[in-house]
Amino acid sequence: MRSWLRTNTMGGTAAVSALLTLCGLSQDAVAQDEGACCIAGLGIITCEVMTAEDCAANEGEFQGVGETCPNLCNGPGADGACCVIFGNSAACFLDDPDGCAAQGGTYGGDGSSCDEIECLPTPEPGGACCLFVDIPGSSGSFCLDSSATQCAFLGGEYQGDNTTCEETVCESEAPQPIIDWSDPPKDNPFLADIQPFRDVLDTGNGAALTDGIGGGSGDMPPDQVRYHPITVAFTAAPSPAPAPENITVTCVGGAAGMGCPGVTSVDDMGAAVYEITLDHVIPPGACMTIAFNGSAAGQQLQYQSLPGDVGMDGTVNTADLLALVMAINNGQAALASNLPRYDVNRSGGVSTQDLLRIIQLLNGVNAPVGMSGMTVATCP
Ligand SMILES: [Ca+2]
Ligand SMILES: [Ca+2]
Repeated sequence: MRSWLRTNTMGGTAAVSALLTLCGLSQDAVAQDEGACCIAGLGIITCEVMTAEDCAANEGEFQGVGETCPNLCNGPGADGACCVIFGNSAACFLDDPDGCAAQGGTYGGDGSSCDEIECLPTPEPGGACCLFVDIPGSSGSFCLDSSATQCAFLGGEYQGDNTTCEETVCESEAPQPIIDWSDPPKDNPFLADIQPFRDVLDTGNGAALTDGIGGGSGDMPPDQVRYHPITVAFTAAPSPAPAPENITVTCVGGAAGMGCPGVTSVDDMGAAVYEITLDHVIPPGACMTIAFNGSAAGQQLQYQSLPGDVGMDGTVNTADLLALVMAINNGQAALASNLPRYDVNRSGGVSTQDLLRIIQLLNGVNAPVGMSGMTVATCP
């Protein structure tokens, strides 16, 4: 049988062969109203027997009723046989010289057919090829016997000539998860790229965590500024999964004697999203760093706490009173997006009550420590 397109494979992979098997050719008997149809696409011209109407619908060039396929598509764009060799696979198809060259093929000459030219693969030694496939839910490595060329084409790691999958264990090359997003956010929305998110709102009377980052109590209306628990989303589930024993919390700076929070619980919300509850507040003035086992190196959340620092300059003083007055006067304080900055008493709105709360914080009233003049530690 004269084949219009032929592939030759010597130990090639199914995947690569599939890439080079460019079409399924119909060599069936030509029905009364059918004939060869040349269809251009994907850089080559394929030929199929069909009716003139179907050919037009496929934007092909009908060759006439009763015409069969092989070598009929030799018009512009298909002047001769083109042989493309790819490692242990070879494919022959009809193309013009430029088209053939563009695909790295060898042109057989005008009017040549695939039966006339020799189009055989270059024998290449084979070996094991480790491939990593990242499919949600079933990512992993697998092994494929292939040539070095084919392995490189598939993005795999060739294990060497004459290695076999039987004796090869492909190491998992899963990219380590990184933090996708978090709430509170990693970066300070009010001072982007300068410092981590800083909680400048009231965290209550002592170390008990009713409000503030990582708190677990649920008695505050949802429209009020609260950060409990911390929500963190990774690009993939870390392994080991985030759990109290797989999370490290460290603090620098902060009010003496309050200690760094610990992780009380981690809820797996699915889709690599986790909710982290802490056991007490970040000490005022501290920077807290949360690091995760099983994530890429350096992945961490950092949060600062400095109740009353609505001016976000790193120190609590009367300038913050003025900053809040200004924000109330110019309307900034009325914006919902600015509540995390100005709603000092976490009431859900900004009013003179928040000014009073700053004054109380400065004086240490109903606060774990007097905040006047307190500065926040720089995160490591
Ligand atoms: Ca300040
Ligand atoms: Ca308020």
